[in-house]
Amino acid sequence: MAGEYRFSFGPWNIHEGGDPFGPTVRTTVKFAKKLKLFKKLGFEGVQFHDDDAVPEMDKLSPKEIVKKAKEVRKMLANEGLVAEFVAPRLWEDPRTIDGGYTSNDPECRKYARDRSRRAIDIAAALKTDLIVLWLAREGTYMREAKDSKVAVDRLVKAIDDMLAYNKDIKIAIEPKPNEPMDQAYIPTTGHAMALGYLTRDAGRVGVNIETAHAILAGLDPSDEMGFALAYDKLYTVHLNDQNGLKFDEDKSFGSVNLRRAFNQVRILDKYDYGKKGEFVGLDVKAVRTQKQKVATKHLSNSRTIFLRLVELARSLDEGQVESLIAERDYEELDLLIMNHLLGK
Ligand code: 3MF
Ligand code: MG
Ligand code: MG
Repeated sequence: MAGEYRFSFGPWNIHEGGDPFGPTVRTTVKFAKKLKLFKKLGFEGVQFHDDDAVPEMDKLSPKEIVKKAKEVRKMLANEGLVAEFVAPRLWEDPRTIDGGYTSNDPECRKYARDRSRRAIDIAAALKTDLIVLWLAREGTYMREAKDSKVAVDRLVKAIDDMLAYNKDIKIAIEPKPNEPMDQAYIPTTGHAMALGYLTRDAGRVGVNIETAHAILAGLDPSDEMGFALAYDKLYTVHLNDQNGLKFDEDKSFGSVNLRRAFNQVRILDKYDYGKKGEFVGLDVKAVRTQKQKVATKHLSNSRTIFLRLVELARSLDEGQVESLIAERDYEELDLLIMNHLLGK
């Protein structure tokens, strides 16, 4: 049975539908109400940005932040939910306009460091040991604006500070090649993992692979996952889908390319992803046209498709796959997979 997976998403996945060219089209669902939806939709893990848990945290003292986070922890417990990770939101404050950790301004770098420490405090209060770093503005619009070697040194320093600040946390870097920046310093899984090996405690640094981000980098998400699995570095995933090289679409899992989704599920299932407590995390957005009362279907549908693909992966005749591989008859293998996906 494919029932053993645990699923997670973040509160930002239930959203108002605004985009850079038009206003919001749905009303805001309050955080407490979102929490009530998790279980109904089949989810038990909650992903957080630091300020999803503690809004306006920059106005609070470190002590007050922890107090508020502990209240959220109780709200989670009341709903039978657990926190999966906390990610410092380092891309909205004016001090992160030119990046946080890689900013040219030492005051801004200090802000990023302190904010990351607060995110770690929030994680501890929520009883999760996982910190996700999406390095949103750690890149450039113009190559000459920063020194790319110094930028990597600064990223290592920032991660080292987090690892030293709390010895219990693990850090999952979420690579993305572009958007909001023209070019990010950590665009792929390989970059993220190599960065981890430069830190003071590489055993606590891994990755969060988002399907759409791999596709935007021109890479195959299942191969990216295989790469991280080979190093035992796949701490979490952000499953979704992406229709070519456009803005980061965060479409429902499998909705663009079912075979590509099948291959992600197949590699995760084959190598026991989830058995050490990892969540099947989603990072999906409802399209802007979706009406309010059905604006959570992208979440339940993504989960449904994941579970159906687990069944499909497990029912694939691996003996036949092996013999076609031995014959190197990859055209027949191609047909076998397509027929399998078509239920033939
Ligand atoms: C951006 C993302 C983000 C990160 C999230 C956690 C809104 O493309 O994918 O989702 O996953 O901020 O770090
Ligand atoms: Mg995304
Ligand atoms: Mg993501």
